[in-house]
Amino acid sequence: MRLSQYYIPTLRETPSDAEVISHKLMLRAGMIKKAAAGIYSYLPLGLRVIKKVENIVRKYMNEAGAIETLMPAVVPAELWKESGRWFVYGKELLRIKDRHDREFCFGPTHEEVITDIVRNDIKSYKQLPINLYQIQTKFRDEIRPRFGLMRGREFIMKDAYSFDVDNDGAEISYNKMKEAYCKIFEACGLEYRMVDADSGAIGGSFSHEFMVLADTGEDFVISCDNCSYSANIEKAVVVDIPIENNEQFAEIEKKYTPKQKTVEDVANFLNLPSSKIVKTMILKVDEEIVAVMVRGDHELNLPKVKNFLSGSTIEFAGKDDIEHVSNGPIGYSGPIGLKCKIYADNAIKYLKNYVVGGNEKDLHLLNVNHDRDFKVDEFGDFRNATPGDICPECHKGKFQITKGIEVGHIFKLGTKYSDSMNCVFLDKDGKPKPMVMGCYGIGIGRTAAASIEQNHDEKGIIWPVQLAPFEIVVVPVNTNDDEVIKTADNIYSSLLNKGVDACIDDRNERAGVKFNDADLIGYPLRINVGKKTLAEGCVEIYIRKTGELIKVKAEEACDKASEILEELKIK
Ligand code: 9G3
Repeated sequence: MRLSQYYIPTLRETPSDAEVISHKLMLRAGMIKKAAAGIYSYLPLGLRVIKKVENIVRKYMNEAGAIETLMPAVVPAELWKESGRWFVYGKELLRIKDRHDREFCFGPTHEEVITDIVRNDIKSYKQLPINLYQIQTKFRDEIRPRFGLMRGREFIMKDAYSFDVDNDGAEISYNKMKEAYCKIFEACGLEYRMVDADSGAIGGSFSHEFMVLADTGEDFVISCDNCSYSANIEKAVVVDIPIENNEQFAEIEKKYTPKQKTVEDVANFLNLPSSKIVKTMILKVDEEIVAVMVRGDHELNLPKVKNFLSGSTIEFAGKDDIEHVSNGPIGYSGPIGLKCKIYADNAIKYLKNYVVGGNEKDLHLLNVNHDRDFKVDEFGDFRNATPGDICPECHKGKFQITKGIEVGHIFKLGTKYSDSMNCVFLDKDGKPKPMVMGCYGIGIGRTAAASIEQNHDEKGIIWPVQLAPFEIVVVPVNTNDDEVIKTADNIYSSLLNKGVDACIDDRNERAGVKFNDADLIGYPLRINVGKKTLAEGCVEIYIRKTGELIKVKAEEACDKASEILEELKIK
């Protein structure tokens, strides 16, 4: 590509509404342009990166035996009504009507459409297993779209769906995707972790997330410092470790605590550590009201409570339910006298003489003890993991916490959609059976954005070779020198002949402008062809990642540069 003929509208100023670095740099490097909140155009340079991600994804999906298809973006409401999800999702599902007043939605994901395809065409166990995927634009009407391509409303997703005759088959399909995903993120040059995730469903389902490690990530990744255990914060198992406690039981005491709202307030007011305060949260699991107690210095984990109680929905109880079970106001709930089941986090087993809410405004109770003062129905793991917790796998290492960006998510789905939409096949005995499904997603734009979050400096992007819009930019430094122009052109042509994805910055601009743009855009290599070095028959190869500047003979530049590219790919 000759940049004089190309379109890269770089910006000098950082756009004020961009909060994260990838968003800022993509806008500044002329890769994307905002059309509306959470809706972006991919400008030529941005599109090149997107295509590189897509092609890596395609390569390994095809290699794993998945077959590419393309489903409609506009989906008839009937299919979503059949699965029941038309009524589950609120405004996040963008609903539209055609000229005949027929209802549609802009597809936010395609379980329904694929299930409809497969149930019509696949009748026999002989046609299974099958895994179909697409790379497609989706729409989810998020309340707060932010962070550019990281959390847009319109976004490109690779979504795949596998169909098997039974659970064992589904597990094989799942594992194939797991391996393909590892290869994909490896090939993208990303530092990532595969973590155990909550599948959100009950019974034999499981799920993994693929997280790109970056300080700016919004997700927390828990990993063991001794073995390979890795899980997201929702899922990370906290081991129940007994803590010796020789305290004598003390007399229960009422304490007036006016205006002390948070755990921290109460702890300071009573001059106690927050681990001595126990929070009692009133929750609604499906239709049942329950209380869950966790230590003041711990965080409640809703998915763990939901799974423990085999519930399908969980939320904090409303004011009326709280008043009903506690006879007291919201914010002062405690276990004594509660008219509902009480569950407590394991850590509370080893606690004595702690502080709880008094079920009365401005009242707390001191020196409370379970068994003596109230009954815990069941103990369990109901809190988020914290750094330093003992690893559930090797029982030696300790948890550490890092930040990550979710770029992929795989699920073993089971028969949720095949049951509701009657997607059945005839088994060997001619009996109809529901297909066992899996679904597998990768955020294409988010993967590109996550790469920037992981690879940048104050000057701009530092693309891994595999995702770079161009692998090399050749810069003729003095545009009025024939020898410079000729040599730059020669190097550019030989790079193209060698199959290197190169461009030449032949714009009539000062060298400083070209260098700044090149640093901002983040080409892995830049070849400077200048009058001064050319006098000795030499050009310079600049490595964006390390800042190294290597002087080579002009005729060796092409070979040397492609050698360096190969090395960069491996690191
Ligand atoms: C909706 C809306 C938002 C949604 C969904 C449905 C998330 C929804 C989960 C998934 C799961 C998998 C296929 C590829 C792998 C992930 N947000 N999800 O189902 F209607 Cl508005 O999308 N889908």
